[in-house]
Amino acid sequence: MTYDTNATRETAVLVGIILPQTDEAETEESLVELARLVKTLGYDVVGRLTQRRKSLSGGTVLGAGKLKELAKMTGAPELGEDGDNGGDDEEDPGDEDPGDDGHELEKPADVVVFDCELTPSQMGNLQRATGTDVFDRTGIIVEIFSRHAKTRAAKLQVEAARLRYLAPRARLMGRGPTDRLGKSGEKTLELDKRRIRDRIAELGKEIANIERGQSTGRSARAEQPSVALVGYTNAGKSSMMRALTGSLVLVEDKLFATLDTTVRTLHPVSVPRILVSDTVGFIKKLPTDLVASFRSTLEEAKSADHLLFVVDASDPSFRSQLETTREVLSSIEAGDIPSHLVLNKIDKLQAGELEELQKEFPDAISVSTKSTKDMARLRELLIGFFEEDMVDDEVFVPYTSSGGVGLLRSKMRVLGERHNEQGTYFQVRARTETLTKLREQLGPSRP
Ligand SMILES: Nc1nc2c(ncn2[C@@H]2O[C@H](COP(=O)(O)OP(=O)(O)OP(=O)(O)O)[C@@H](O)[C@H]2O)c(=O)[nH]1
Ligand SMILES: [Mg+2]
Repeated sequence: MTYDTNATRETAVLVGIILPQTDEAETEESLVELARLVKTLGYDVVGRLTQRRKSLSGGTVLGAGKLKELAKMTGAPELGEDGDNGGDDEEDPGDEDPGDDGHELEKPADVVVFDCELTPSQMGNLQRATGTDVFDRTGIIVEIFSRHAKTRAAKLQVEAARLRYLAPRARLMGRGPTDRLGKSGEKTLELDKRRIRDRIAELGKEIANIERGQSTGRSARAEQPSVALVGYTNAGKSSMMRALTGSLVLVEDKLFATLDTTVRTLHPVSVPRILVSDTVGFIKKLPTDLVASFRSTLEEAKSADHLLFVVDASDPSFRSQLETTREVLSSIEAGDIPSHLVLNKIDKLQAGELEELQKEFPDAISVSTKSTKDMARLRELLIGFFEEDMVDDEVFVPYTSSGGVGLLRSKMRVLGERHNEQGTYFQVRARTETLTKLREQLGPSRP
């Protein structure tokens, strides 16, 4: 990428901190990802800096020398005139982003983005030192989420997360002048904070209402076998969803294109019908607040009978992306759901790479969502997963059982039923373990 002086797009400089416990490769991977996040917001990345530090503490995170270098890149007037610094700082030239060495840029960068979390006061100090807007990784992700939210539920959740992120930084909102608030400014700030708190509370109530509706929808669907597509952002989940269900969900070469869960029926329709859901993508260092905001989205994955872990096999970082996905899913207690790994985008692999990957992941399904044949094969495999270990059986639920019928219907497909004076016999098709578990839950009242 070359820097175009006529470009109207805003420009960004990225800053990565290499902590003692992280290695350089990790930092590099994370910065490449940050560059994609920043590009998703419409910025051109025109330079970057890295520095080894013992911790993320300190007023500006960076050492004085590096800070000068950074200020030079943003064209801050009071800093960056002499360049006698950075001698022992380890820098990390990458082939993707120009201007790695922190020298003066043709045109000063418009914003600075740190690949770590900054405290509000660090952010303020950095804004003053660089004379420009400073964001951290969380801020960028929050911003992408708020631009991409489409449904009412997602919009409310993102607004709440955004306010929670911004509240402690209220003083820094907007550019420069708010920094220099006087006493009366401080007062307005207090008022603003209270208004923000009230708004967050209000949003919380609205979200709870919507969630109730969503969970009703989920329990209505619970009888049907379902599979959720989960994975890192940009892995190709929505493309797969389109191919498997014939629906027109949004597919974009952007990070976090999807923020809402959609549920559709596998198409052509199978017997029993299989529901497929597309979910929000994951990313490393996803702010916990956002994970919480998307809890209801992830509920869909949690209630699925089967998970397909979709990875972009052509991305060199896919192994660690898969690990992140698995971690998030176990943190929401979806770690035990039966799953399969899907290596996607195999059309982008070099000769021989696919064979290597198949050796490394012998149980994985390799596909390209662009191949109709691959998608038809995936459909067959999916149907197979559900039929593989299902048996037809009969379950007795006494009339005295409270919630027994609901539980049964939520766990398995009912093929038929007959009643006697004590209760109902249900003919069901289900997995043996589901049957065993249900019988345990129903208790010893079987005839
Ligand atoms: N070459 C190739 N590109 C693909 C394939 N599958 C998806 N893509 C592209 O990858 C990009 C991301 O695809 P999406 O389906 O939006 O990815 P996603 O996993 O839904 O992403 P998020 O919604 O951000 O989590 C798009 O540009 C797709 O066209 C594939 O098999 N081969
Ligand atoms: Mg998507």
